Amino acid sequence: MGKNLVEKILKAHLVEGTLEPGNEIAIRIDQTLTQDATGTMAYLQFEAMGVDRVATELSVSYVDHNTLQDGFENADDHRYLQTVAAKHGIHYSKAGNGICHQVHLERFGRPGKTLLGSDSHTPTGGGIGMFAVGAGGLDVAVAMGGGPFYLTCPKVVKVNLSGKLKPWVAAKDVILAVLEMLTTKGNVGTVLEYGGEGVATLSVPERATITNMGAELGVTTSVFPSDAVAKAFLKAQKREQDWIVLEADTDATYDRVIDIDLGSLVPRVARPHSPDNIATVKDVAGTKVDQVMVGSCTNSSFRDLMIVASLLKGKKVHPDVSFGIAPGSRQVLEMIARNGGLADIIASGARVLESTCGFCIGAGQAPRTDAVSVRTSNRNFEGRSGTKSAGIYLTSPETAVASALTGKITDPRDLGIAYPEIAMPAEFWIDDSLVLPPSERPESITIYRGPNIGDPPKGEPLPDTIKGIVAIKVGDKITTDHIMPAGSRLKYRSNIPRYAEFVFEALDPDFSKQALENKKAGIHNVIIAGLSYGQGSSREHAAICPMYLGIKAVVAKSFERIHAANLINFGILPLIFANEADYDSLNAKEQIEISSIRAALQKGTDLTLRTAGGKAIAVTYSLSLRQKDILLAGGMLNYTRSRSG
Ligand code: MIC
Ligand code: SF4
Repeated sequence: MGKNLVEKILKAHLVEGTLEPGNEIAIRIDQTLTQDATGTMAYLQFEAMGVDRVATELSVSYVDHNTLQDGFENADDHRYLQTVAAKHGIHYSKAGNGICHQVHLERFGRPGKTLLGSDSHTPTGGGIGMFAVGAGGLDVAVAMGGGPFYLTCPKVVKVNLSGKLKPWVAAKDVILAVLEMLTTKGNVGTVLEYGGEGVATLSVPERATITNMGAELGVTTSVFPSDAVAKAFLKAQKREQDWIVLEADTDATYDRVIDIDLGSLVPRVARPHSPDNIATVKDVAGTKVDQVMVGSCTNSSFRDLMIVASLLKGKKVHPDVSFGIAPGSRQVLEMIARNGGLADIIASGARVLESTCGFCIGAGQAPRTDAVSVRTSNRNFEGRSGTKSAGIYLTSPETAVASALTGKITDPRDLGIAYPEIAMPAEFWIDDSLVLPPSERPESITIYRGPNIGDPPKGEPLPDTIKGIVAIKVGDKITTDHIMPAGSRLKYRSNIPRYAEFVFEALDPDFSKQALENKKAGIHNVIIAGLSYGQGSSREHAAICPMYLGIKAVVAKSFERIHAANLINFGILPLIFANEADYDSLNAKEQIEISSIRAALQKGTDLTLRTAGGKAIAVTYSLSLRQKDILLAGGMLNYTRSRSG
């Protein structure tokens, strides 16, 4: 029987388990990437494993998130990352070189390879035919040490593309249409494989926009075939030797097939405050706009920036709009500088920002109170921009520029001008001088540790009885941005006690203080949550900091994949309501008890959560044997140590 693309790559990398959807499998990882916000902790954990040199084919450490440097912390972390990379065989991409996903696609991604990244948008690499997955830093550290990556063997859904996008309709509108169909919930354990004759009409950066924002669906990853278009892209990056042909067999089977006629799509927008709150741009056209931001790992390629530059040429940004543009990489910035596109952008009155994540993660460019901000990024969670009252609308670069010019949300088709056709360059501008290769004399490297860098906290073995309190009760779709805010707090990423002060900051400013007091008094803290808990980023701090605050379990209606794995890695028990309606009967601050946990996990039987008021609530779990052992040991580091000792 024919194989789909996903089966082909997984089969070639399988080290444990069988390829049956739902089974736990382990795969060999060829490449890893980290970024600085998750990287410091990942490398501290890697160091704790005592491995000298990475065992992967390629590992790259990018600095792209924490580049504001308001204080010594970020710069200290960068120096740590540079020295640790040089010593342990990792390439180091300096601040200014660009956003990890954009640079990795340009310079390192290879069809058919596996990529594990400590960032949820690692699936961007699926645009060039990689099986690219986001994970917590600890899982990436294990992969750098040569360990396999464990995941649930996914169901594969084919997105069958036909036709061709009409002028002014962009790749972003494709993924927004997919988000409209599938939403951000209920897609855990699925991979989207794109196919059909429409694929050939999309360039690699356009494909990467689609796979990038697949992260918002909660799927494991998304992948495109490696075809003549991929070959031309790699050739233009002077990497033709990295190309292989990789396509699904014609008789491949899928769990489900979704058909999208590219020619039928129209410009779309994700309205506040969720990437699946989709409307057509026409539906919201006319809404007055305060800010427009183009950039982020979703839409900051050469093609995207040239669309922006062409539309701005000879025009001025609307006086009421603050328009910022952050090119995705130095390659993009240098190319638009050399071809004059940058001059058109500057002349229009746009603000040119560094090639980093910046505004996307709330590190600068927070909009005004109650603002409407149109952005080309991938997440519009409440408060993520740095301004809680602001409403973020996610669109294509085309719609973003149209809105910057008119001062209101505008369907770009209504600009009444000819659509600029941007051809892919035959040759990209190549200068890898900001990627420092690892040292050939690692013994000569001393790792730099500034005062901001602390040791990762140690986990404690899972108690047999969790006896304590509902420390917080939260609703559906709680994101890791709610749990562990980034933005101006990012600089504390390497200092867990300090960063832990901000857990659930926006939902309950006293949470951290109270949880720590409970912990000191020997009271266990438990979180009660609704559907899809832990959406969004891969930041394992959303598990490490709660662990530090004495959280022992999260009881939710359902969990997102990366966050559930992070909870397990840090010894926090992810429990699921056997009956969702029981969620309603629990209250914040209620005293609770879950007993005989260790024996139940070993036997695989359900648990009962009892309240002081006499309620008995059945809770269950979805854990592999390995995950149970990790939890019983008190987290991945304890588990690894117990096995090697
Ligand atoms: C994000 O987009 O939320 C981030 C910041 O890139 C995170 C990683 C992090 O929190 O450091 C992600 O997507 O995984
Ligand atoms: Fe950076 Fe934003 Fe992409 Fe996250 S989503 S990697 S913050 S650009």
